[in-house]
Amino acid sequence: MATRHQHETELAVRATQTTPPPMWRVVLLNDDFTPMDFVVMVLQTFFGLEIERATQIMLKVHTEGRGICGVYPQDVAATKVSDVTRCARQHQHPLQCIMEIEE
Ligand code: NFA
Repeated sequence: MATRHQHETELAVRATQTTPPPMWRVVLLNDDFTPMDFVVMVLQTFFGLEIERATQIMLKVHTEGRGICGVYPQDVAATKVSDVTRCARQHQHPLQCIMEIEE
């Protein structure tokens, strides 16, 4: 005879096995100083994009102020934000990379 606790545990396990994790957008913000070529390199290196797609996204950020690089689980998104920010600062660029939860 299963206890109430065992039923609740079973429901919790089922929920974690069937509910997709919340997803997070990784977003680049425009600035006046970071070179376009550096932004394209970042998009290729950290987001696995071909040069054509990386250039499209860079130009969207440049003209519209922001652009989505990719959508990931929280831990993956946070690592990308850290890696991009570290790389930009190492090259003394002010490039801003943020993450925001998908609605
Ligand atoms: N606006 C930057 C420039 O004119 C280019 C840039 C694009 C910066 C995308 C940051 C993000 N050099």
